[in-house]
Amino acid sequence: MRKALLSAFAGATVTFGLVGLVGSASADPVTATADLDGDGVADTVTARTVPGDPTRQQITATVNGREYTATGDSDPNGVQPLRVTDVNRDGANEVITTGYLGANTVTMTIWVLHNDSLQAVFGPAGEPFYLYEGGGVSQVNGYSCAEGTIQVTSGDADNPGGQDPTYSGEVIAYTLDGAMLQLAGETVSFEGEPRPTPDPQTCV
Ligand SMILES: [Ca+2]
Ligand SMILES: [Ca+2]
Repeated sequence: MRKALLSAFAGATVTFGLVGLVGSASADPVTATADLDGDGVADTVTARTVPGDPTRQQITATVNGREYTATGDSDPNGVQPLRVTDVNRDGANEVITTGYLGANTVTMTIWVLHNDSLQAVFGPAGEPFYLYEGGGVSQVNGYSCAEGTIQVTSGDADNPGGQDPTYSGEVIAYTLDGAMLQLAGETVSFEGEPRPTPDPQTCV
């Protein structure tokens, strides 16, 4: 009996050790499979820390034997797992990298293969575009997808730390055209609502 218990604990320790590795720098480089050019053939995307600069990551996509490379922000504690999406439902995947893993909020960049290069998606005014997720108790950020658009939620708590917290903010819908996000329809405001729960899985 005693031996069985010890074995169980030993197994638990190993499991926790592996979980710890996933979120640490030792997961670097990270790889994902995505169909970046939408030809139905899976492509490979790899991200690794830029040597000597832990705040930057090099993203390499291999598409039909050709390599495309770009460099973006990276969490200094290590390159985080890639997310594969198709936010505009055109059959070509985008890849999302994590630029910063804050205590409450994750900051991310969307990448797309466009004009024969791997490009960071930019906003309607040509500005760098970041996706945020999380926000702790005082804010809410996230994204979901519907009808070929990505819908970005941002809001603030009306009564941070209070009971039955409510949130006010807006949901902005974008289409992705090439590497540019364009506003799609009206921005929807919400006020005094329960915490929104945008679901990134709807973008997969
Ligand atoms: Ca492909
Ligand atoms: Ca797409």
